[in-house]
Amino acid sequence: MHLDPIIMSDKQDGDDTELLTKTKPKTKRPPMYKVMLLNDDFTPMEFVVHVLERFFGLNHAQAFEIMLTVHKKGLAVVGVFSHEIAETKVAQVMDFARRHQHPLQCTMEKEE
Ligand code: TYC
Repeated sequence: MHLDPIIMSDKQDGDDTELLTKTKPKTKRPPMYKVMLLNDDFTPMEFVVHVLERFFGLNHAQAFEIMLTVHKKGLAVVGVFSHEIAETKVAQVMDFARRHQHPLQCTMEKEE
């Protein structure tokens, strides 16, 4: 009598290796949001530098550099935060600019 060999193509030895490598984890990291400053022709440079120091914890040199990038390029990302923190930063900057009657615009956008 002839017996064909049984080929063990799937792991069935009781460990979970196959299950672990084939199962996609369903937990996702929460999305992060870029907070951006937009250029305009009226907000004073020193005011923008102050905003960056006050609300984004930048030192004077970092703040001046980012302000200049916005001034030259039209906009720049000033930080990346969770949705709640980004919303708070945008609201703080917009409120501070409004109270000082400057047209400075701050927006947020989902990071892809
Ligand atoms: N362009 C402005 C000026 O020349 C300066 C400025 C920089 C304004 C950055 C807004 O987000 C800004 N006074």
